Amino acid sequence: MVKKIIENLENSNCSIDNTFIQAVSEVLNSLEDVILGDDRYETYAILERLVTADRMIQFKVQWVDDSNHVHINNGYRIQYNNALGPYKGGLRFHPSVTPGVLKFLAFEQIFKNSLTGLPIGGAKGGSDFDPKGKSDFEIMKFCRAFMRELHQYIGARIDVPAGDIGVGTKEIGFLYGEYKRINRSYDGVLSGKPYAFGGSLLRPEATGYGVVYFAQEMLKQELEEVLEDQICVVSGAGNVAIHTIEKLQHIGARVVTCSDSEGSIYDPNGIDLNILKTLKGNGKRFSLEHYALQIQGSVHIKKADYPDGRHAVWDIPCFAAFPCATQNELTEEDAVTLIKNGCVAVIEGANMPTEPLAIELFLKEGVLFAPGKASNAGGVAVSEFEMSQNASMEKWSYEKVDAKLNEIMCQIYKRVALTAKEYGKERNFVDGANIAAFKRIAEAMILEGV
Ligand code: NDP
Ligand code: 2IT
Repeated sequence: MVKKIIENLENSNCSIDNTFIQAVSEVLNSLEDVILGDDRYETYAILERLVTADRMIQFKVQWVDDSNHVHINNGYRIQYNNALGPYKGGLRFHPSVTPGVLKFLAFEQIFKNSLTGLPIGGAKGGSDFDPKGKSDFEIMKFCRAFMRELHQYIGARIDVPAGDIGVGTKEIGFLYGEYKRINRSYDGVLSGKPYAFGGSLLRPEATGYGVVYFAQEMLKQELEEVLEDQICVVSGAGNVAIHTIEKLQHIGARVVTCSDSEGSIYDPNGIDLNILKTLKGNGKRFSLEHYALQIQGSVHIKKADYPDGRHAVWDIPCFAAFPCATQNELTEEDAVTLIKNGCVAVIEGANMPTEPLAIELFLKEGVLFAPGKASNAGGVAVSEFEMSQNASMEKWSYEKVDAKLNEIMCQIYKRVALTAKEYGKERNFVDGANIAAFKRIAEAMILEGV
């Protein structure tokens, strides 16, 4: 049955690309035994319903740049599934955005959100707009134009977008301002807002900090190991990478790499986070080349350098690896190198950064592998805390949010590890995450009827 559904998808022509097929194939292959164990899944056509999004919205975004030139971009929102709660998921602004890519991200999001145990469904959206090289006023004008179309489809109890690649606190601020101007309503319709008007403390840090909390719990329970004094490699240099590095440094790990779309940095003395933040923090987009120019002893390996300099991160011997940039950035070849160099754990900060053959290799060779839908769920979890705070007009303290984030990451690890064990797949956290997430969504879909 699983094979047939995947074949049908491959032959379909409705905005599907390879990343969507990749994400769906991984999940469905995890579910074969589960499907056989409960005939309600077939009766209610749960798999067939799950591989189709509830709604795919596409709109035109027209805006004027600082030189008074008119630009037109495509805007999208994919409301994938709301069986567990309002649609919830980020907005990505990047030239590579297509309906197919957003569909994979929205599909992953429903499983991630289910794993948090919180009442949130799954969605994703964004645009092929490229924020790189744009002035703050241009970004503001684009965000306002984007929201002029999007506002009619979202709502605090309907669909609550947040950030993703190219969308951080600044962009969410502009989007929220426009929503409020149109609707005159101060409700929590976006998360990741600036703290000054309804944002939650710790939301900017939440994804990266959560990744490290997950890694700590997994290493403690599985290997009785800690990250303190261990060499770690991180890819990316955006929101998730910066806060993963920050928390790893808080707990005494030694992070020696980061990367962007143009190349990688190797700094054997440990990444200088202050310098990194001056280049890439809060949505800044300077090249990492400047890091090597400022920090003696560090090297910048350009994308054009040997096979592809962005992969140089995975060549550095490490105890644990944290891919935090983008999808399919860690290949089978990278996995071979990491294993050869003694890496014991890979914890995904990005969404689907590891290629399927690399995952297969990690599982086969006993490398602990934490899939993003489990290990990067801290961001959306704190987004849900922001929704709770907005609904009750409260402000939670930093300590309260941090404690709840840590607790939820430990719970996700436990849920995933126990489910894997229950299905005879001990330490296979890919299957554990997919099965645990699926069972919660499927139950809701059965109970609400067709
Ligand atoms: P950002 O836009 O803040 O940062 C993305 C970073 O990745 C940038 O530094 C970018 O480089 C770099 N990058 C892009 N492509 C490559 C590549 N091929 N090799 C190396 N680096 C690359 O986005 P986020 O940090 O928010 O998102 C990163 C990942 O985490 C994405 O997969 C996202 O979906 C996921 N995620 C994000 C969450 C959030 O709360 N923000 C929550 C959960 C997951 P450059 O600066 O050159 O563009
Ligand atoms: O991939 C993700 O989980 C996000 N981009 C964050 C989603 C959210 O709603 O906070």
